[in-house]
Amino acid sequence: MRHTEAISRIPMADQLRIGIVVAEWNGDITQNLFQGALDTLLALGVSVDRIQRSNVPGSFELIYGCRSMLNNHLDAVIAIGSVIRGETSHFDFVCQAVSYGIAELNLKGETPVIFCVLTDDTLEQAQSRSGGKLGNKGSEAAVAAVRMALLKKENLG
Ligand code: DLZ
Repeated sequence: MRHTEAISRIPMADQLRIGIVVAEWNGDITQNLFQGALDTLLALGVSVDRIQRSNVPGSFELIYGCRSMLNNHLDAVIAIGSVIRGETSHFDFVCQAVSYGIAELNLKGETPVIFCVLTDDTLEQAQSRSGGKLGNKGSEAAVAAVRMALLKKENLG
């Protein structure tokens, strides 16, 4: 399913438990990504009472936030963050750490962790991808989470 296609209910989606970890840095952007993810999960048929949210201070903390949420018997977790390039190299360190960290959770654990971390040069680019003219990456992450959660159930039970 591509994000441009209409979103309709997926059989078995109502049985899935999905976690969403949201970084508070650039909070307007991450809240819009969260809303996009939530709306799409509900449209796909995930029950609202099976969706858990937790907040972490910044994108760097998404790794720990997702890892600790994996103890909650979830079928997939979505990591939501927004890193915007500043005048120092902090951007590169945070982006590298969070992408490696989330990749490692996927390599080592049984629960898929979906990477919904925007890495933009400007606030305008982040706005475009979080409900603006380029869509909402949170919605795309929700579709990926449901698909991966169903794959996990198919292969691991
Ligand atoms: C420190 C920092 C900076 C400069 N920029 C961002 C950002 O654009 N997006 C983001 O999610 N977090 C940022 N942070 C915070 C770090 O992710 C982290 O929370 C702190 O370094 C504390 O570990």
